[in-house]
Amino acid sequence: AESLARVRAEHGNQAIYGGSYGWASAGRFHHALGQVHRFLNCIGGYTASVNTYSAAAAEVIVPHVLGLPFMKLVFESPTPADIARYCRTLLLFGGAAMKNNQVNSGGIGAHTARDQLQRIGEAGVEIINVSPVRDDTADFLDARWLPIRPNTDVALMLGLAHTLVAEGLHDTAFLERYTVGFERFLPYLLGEFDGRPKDADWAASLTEIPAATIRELARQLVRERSVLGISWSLQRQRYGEQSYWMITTLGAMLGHIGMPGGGVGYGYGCIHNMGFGGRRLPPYAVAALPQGQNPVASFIPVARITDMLESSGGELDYNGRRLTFPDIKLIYWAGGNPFHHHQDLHRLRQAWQKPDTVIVNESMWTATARHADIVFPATTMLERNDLGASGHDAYVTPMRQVRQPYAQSRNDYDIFTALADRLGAKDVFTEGRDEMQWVRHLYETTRRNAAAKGITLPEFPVFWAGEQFSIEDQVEDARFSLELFREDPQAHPLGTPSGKIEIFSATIASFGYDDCIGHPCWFDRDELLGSGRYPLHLVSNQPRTRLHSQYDHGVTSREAKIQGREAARMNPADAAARGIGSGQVVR
Ligand SMILES: Nc1nc2c(c(=O)[nH]1)N[C@H]1C(S)=C(S)[C@@H](COP(=O)(O)OP(=O)(O)OC[C@H]3O[C@@H](n4cnc5c(=O)[nH]c(N)nc54)[C@H](O)[C@@H]3O)O[C@H]1N2
Ligand SMILES: Nc1nc2c(c(=O)[nH]1)N[C@H]1C(S)=C(S)[C@@H](COP(=O)(O)OP(=O)(O)OC[C@H]3O[C@@H](n4cnc5c(=O)[nH]c(N)nc54)[C@H](O)[C@@H]3O)O[C@H]1N2
Ligand SMILES: [Mo]
Repeated sequence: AESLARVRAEHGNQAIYGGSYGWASAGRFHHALGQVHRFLNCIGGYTASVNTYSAAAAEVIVPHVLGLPFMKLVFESPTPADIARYCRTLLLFGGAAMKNNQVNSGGIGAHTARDQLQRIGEAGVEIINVSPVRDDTADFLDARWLPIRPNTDVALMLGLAHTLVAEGLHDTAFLERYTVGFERFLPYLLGEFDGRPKDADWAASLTEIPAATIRELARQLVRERSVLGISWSLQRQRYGEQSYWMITTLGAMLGHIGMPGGGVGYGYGCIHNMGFGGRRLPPYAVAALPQGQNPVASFIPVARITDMLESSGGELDYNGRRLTFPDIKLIYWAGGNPFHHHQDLHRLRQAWQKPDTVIVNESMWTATARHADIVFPATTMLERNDLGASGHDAYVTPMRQVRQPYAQSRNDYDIFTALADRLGAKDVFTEGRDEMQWVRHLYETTRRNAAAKGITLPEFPVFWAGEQFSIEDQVEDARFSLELFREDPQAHPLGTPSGKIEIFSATIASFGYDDCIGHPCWFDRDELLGSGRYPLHLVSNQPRTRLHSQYDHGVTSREAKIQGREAARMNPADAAARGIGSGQVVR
């Protein structure tokens, strides 16, 4: 409390970094990020963060191109039921890994992905996995594997697009009616600016997928209804905007966007319900702990934390704006593990020395906790009462406490209440409610929101004494935004300046960026497998045995390790060439 008071008095609330990115735990009330943001707002605000480590590039580019919030589009991916019924080819960039689709943010009520995928397989849809890793699609699907050189997917998409044009197969009627700017993109595709036609041979030289395969694939995709899926990993990389823009352009050229079981799935099964959620998600707002208003305007794109700490007063470009890095004196983190999630931890560790004080609430002795000045031990979700629900899932779940808090650990709420008390903000922070009063308040608010849409949730005492409750049988199948757009683009325009899909964006062109111009394109890069200094490429994908760093102490994660280290997989030929054998520790 003294540190917070001093920094506020001497430097203002902007000097507190409270972005506190992280997954935390399920539960509407005890959600650690909601707690820390509400607390900091009650004492005058903080420098915040925007976007996610999951999908930052897509979150920024997609609204310019499709006029929809990225996450809305993800939840409206073509459904497996429709794919099984209408689609003939499912082309998955980055696969649709079983390892990834066992989680939902906010909690998961039913793990149905396996059944849903099996239905697609049984329907005889051809599944093609474009990925450096074969098991990015489930083994039971018997997918065709096109191993691609990592980070070259945009070149493959361009090669497919070029083939469509060269063979006169692209859907000109769709492009005319539903898109703008194809005529600005076409000369680039044909190589009229740079003398490099983006044809299948050009794509083959970058992707290492044979040109004949690319040409045949283009014909197959356009012949019958197809779905293009794109994993978020394709934008969690340099020039990450381009793959999302280009797959949309390719989808428009194929002309299946907005048909059931056709078009593009923007993150198929990256998270369970983002692809496997179906059409029956809550049509009402699920209440969350109100965060209040943040009076501080300064923010950073979430992954710029090291840059911010290294260069206060420095500037950066963000989505057409010019931002200034604030001078951070105090960091408060609750519910995330930046020493797990950030890039280049050596740089982060140096930069982390800059603030006077780092405060962390944690349940586990994580690397981030070890890099803090003050650590508050926080309870886990098993040690408190909460409401389990989210807008991503049709279930509402009573989360009843199963054991007393361990040792001196406290709920984040109690930690922040005690701090707020010392800083004169207790009443604003608590509104006079204790844990169960908040849980009940959030439930009643949700219940009212549901009732306004004709959906009945049980009364609180019944809910609290019972088990997980599903609203699925009370919800109707939603129609997706792009289906409505296809049906009637005048009545249901997209939220872009043109109301259509923007293959050329005047807005983006006006930013004048040299790494993101007015239409999707391929940018040469020095970090490519096999080029120059890089004989190997590390894919540091999401871990199969845990959620990021969470449950790393658990038996599932520990049993998968080799001498206490994370297992790395390597092509046996590459390993043999380096004298590496199975089970050895490598650096
Ligand atoms: N190399 C590499 N890096 C990556 C990724 C990758 O694929 N490869 N993936 C990126 C992605 S997509 C993401 S989303 C991020 C994830 O990064 P994070 O979300 O930061 O990772 P988690 O391990 O889930 O961290 C959550 C932390 O919150 C703590 N916690 C849980 N519940 C509570 C609670 O109730 N109270 C408090 N105070 N703490 C709690 C947990 O103990 C844990 O330490 O990682 C990113 N980083
Ligand atoms: N078990 C488990 N599940 C998780 C998570 C977890 O930590 N553990 N994290 C969750 C979170 S927060 C998120 S955001 C999602 C992320 O979902 P994704 O972004 O889809 O997950 P990744 O595992 O990073 O990437 C999927 C696959 O893409 C492939 N890939 C990597 N680079 C390239 C490339 O350049 N081209 C192609 N074609 N393929 C490539 C990799 O082989 C990788 O296995 O996963 C969620 N699911
Ligand atoms: Mo993520």
